[in-house]
Amino acid sequence: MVRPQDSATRERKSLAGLWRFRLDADGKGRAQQWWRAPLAQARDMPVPASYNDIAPEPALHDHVGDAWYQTTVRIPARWDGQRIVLRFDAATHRAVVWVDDIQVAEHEGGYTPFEADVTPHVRPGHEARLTVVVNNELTFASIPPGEVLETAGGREQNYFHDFFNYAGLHRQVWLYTTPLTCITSIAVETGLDGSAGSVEYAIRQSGVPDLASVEVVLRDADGRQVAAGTGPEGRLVVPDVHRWAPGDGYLYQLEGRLHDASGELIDSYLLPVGVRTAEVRGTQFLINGEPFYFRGFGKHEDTAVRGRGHDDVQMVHDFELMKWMGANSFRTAHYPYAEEVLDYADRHGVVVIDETAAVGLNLKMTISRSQSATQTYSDQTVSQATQRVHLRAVQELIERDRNHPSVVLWSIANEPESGLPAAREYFAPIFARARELDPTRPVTFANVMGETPGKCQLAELADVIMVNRYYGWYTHPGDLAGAEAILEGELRQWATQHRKPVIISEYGADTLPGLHSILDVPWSEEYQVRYLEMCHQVFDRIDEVAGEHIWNFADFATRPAIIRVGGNRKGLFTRDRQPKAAAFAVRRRWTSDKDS
Ligand code: GCB
Repeated sequence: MVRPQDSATRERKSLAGLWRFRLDADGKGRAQQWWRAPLAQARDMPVPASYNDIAPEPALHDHVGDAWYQTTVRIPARWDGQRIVLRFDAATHRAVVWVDDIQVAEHEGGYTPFEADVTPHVRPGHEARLTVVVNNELTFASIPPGEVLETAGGREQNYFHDFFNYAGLHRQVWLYTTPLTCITSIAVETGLDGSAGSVEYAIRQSGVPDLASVEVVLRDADGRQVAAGTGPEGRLVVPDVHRWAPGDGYLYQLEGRLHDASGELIDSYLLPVGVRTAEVRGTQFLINGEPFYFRGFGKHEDTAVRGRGHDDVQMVHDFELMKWMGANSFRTAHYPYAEEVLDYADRHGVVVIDETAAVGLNLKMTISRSQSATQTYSDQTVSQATQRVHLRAVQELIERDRNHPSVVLWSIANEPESGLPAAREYFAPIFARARELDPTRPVTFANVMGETPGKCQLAELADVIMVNRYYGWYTHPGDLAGAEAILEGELRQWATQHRKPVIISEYGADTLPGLHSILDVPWSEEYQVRYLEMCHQVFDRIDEVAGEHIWNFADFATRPAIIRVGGNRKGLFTRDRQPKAAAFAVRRRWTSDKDS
């Protein structure tokens, strides 16, 4: 699958805007075939956005089950003779799609795109009715997992992760054209050899292969051709390459072209390409052969009203704030982010750890307990059925994001229970699948507190040790000296036992802006500053530490819980992106700008 784009041979049309919308709490819409007619009793709903916070209604906010979206679109008359595709950049967590009365697509997984060739079902110049049912139920056979409970108050969604289960059409919806014979996928892998760079490419096309020949042109950022090739696979060499590097998001543009026997252009597809390498060597993480230290955040796609809905304004603002902080990287905790986010990271030289939505494969967490089970891995809980969905999620993530130079590391899960032999059985094939799909990038997961060196069965499988640690918060609250000793002891153990780079992918303290204290009082702004300073002193003493990602960039929404005050408050920024004291303190560290 290649993304929709406007090129010499292709055109796209965004379907963002107000759609008609109706909740279906009783789940009767499918039986009553609601797609067959204009949606009755419908209200307006913006796309893209989560639906949950659009109106002040508990039934909307806490909805469990199906929700229906519908719109009508006129297919441009000039699209006659083209292949017409309907694409959803995401539908959380699963969806079925109809064009008029015909089902055209079905997809599982809330953060990766899917599409349908709708050419036979639409008529250029005429209107088509698009209906989507989006379902937000999390079960042990979904990624992330969860359980739907029948309670006195009705059906309730329980889940084992610490962020609100936003749902809906969170990202763009596109109608787009391709020629009938067209490029269907492009994959690139880049390398360096001294001052030269290489781009290995593989292009797939639909239709009869012999009818079209493939040509590839690589241009620099000024549009000058620097290399060219023919055939569906090949290797381009760029002398004196301008490398993509952290802080220098230099992109070449690869154009894949299909020509017919008479030389006529049939299809043209443009792909930005950053030439760089990413690898683990010993205890270092290398980008372009040079040690890279990750400085940044675990984030969320989370804002007021929109929930998880993508918004360019918010995206650019967040990147500007990260730049102001001196951050060079972030992790897409805890799901694949909108593709626009990776495009931006590519263009601006921001480094990304790209994560699947496999969060909460852990029934030992006290914050979000299962009501039905205690064993994480079993036929009734995280099982082979979960693993199948997880493998697919890894595949969809890698297929979607493999061409982004900003992505240097795959994270296949966040905080699974990892101390059991069953964890190894479950995860070994997932590591293997990630490496098979992409041999060029290291693979890891985020290890949870308590699954210490020696106990964790998965660290051995990972290329990087990535740990989430909260000494001084969930343990040792207010006791930074005690926290420091245990944090340092554990990190040194990881470093000596595994001889791999260690990234602290989460550390943080909830903080209420305006709460102050001279003493080490958790929740105060001063405590967040001192907690982070303590962690930083420890990291600076351990050579194998290759990165620090503070949890979290900004406060974010969670389910109600007595340890959550209006959500998770570990942000360096509030949910509306105002800085807490720690933002200035960390900025001083990350920019070494003592005057700021
Ligand atoms: C974690 C999780 C993250 C939580 C965070 C917290 O370890 O990975 O999703 O939000 O801790 O604040 O408890």
